[in-house]
Amino acid sequence: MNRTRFWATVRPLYVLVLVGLLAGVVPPVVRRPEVRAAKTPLNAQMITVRDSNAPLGNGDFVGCSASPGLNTYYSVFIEVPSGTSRLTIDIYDADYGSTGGPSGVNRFDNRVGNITTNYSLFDPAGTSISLNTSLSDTGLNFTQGDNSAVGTNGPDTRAANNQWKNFFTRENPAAGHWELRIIQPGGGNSGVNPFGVAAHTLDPGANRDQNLGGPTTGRGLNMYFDPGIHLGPQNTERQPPITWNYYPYITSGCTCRANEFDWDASSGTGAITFVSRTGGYTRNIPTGTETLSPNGEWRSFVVGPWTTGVSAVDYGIWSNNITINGGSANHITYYIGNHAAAVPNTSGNNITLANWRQGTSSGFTFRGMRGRRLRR
Ligand SMILES: [Ca+2]
Ligand SMILES: [Ca+2]
Ligand SMILES: [Ca+2]
Repeated sequence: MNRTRFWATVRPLYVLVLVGLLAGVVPPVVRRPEVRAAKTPLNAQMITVRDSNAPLGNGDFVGCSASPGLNTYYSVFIEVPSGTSRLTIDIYDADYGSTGGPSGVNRFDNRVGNITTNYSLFDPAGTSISLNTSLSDTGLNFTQGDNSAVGTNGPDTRAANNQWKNFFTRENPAAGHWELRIIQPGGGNSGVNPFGVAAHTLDPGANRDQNLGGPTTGRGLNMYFDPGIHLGPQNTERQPPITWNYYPYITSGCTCRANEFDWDASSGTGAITFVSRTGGYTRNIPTGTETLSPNGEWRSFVVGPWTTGVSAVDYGIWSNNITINGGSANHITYYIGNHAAAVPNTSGNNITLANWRQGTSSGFTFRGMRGRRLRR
C-alpha cells in the first residue's frame, strides 16, 4: 500500500461524463481511461437536492436538518487547469417547480414548500463569488430557483425551468477547483429539485444564451462530487431503472468502500458496479448475502483489493455505475470512502459535519482529496 499517498486513496471523482465519449465512440480495443467531462447526462442522470425539512427516510443524509442528518450543502467541484481561457458553468432546470420556460409546465421537480434552492460559488481560494442579478463578470443569481425562476437575470430573462441557463462565466479564471454549493433550506416531505450541471470553456455570448450545456463533443471541464451526492429517479419523467455513470479516480491503496444510504423505497432494488482501469478487477454490489440499505440506514461495501503483492497496475480512472431499479422516487445518498476512512455505522451517527467535509487528523475522511485540494 502506498502510504505516501495516504490521503489520496480514492479520489471521489464521480465525474459527470458524457457517457458516449468513453463507451460508445471509441472501440474497446483502443479505449483509453481518459475523462473528458462535459455535463450531466440528461435527463435521466440529473442530480438532486432535497428540502432540508424532508425526513431522513427520503434518503438525503446530507441535506436533512434532522439528526443525524448533516443539514448542509452538497458540492460539485469543477477542475480548471492552468491556462484555461474561460470558465463557463451552466445549470439545467435550476428552478424548483417553475412553470416557465418552453414547456409552460413544471418539469422534473417535486416542489414542497415555498422555499428556494440556493446555488453558490467559490473560487479555488475559497472566496465566495457574488452572484448578481445583472450581467457582469459574476454569475447570475439562481437563488430565485422558486416558482417564478425568472429573476432579474439581466438580458437573459428566460425561465430556468426545462432548459439550460448560464450560471457563471469568467475569462482567464484562476486555476484550481471551483466549488458549486447547493442547498435547499426548509420545505417538507418529498420535496426534491433535480438539475444538471455543465462546465466548459465556450462563450455564452452577451446575453448568456449561447453554447449552453457545453460541448457535445470534445473536451469540457471535469467535475466531481466531494464527498457525496444525492440521486434517484423522480416521477413522472425520470422513471426507473436509471443508471448513473461515474468515474472515480483511484490513486493508491488496495481497497475502498462504496457507502449508500436509504435504498429502500418501494420496489427499490438495484446495483453498484465497479470496473478497474484495466478491467482486470470488477465488483458487483450486492453479491451473495449482501443487501442494499433499508429505510434510513447506511450500508458500506468493501471494494477490492485490486492489487497483489507483485502487481499494482490498476490505479487510474475506473468506472462506477449506480443503477436504481424501481421506486419512482427512490433516492439515495452515495459516496466512496478511501481505505483510511471510518466505516459509517447503520444510523450514520458517526458521520459528522467536520469529517464529512474534511476528514480529521484521526484519519476519518471520506474524501481522499487532500493531496490535490488547493485550499482549506
Ligand atoms: Ca427511505
Ligand atoms: Ca429543477
Ligand atoms: Ca423544473
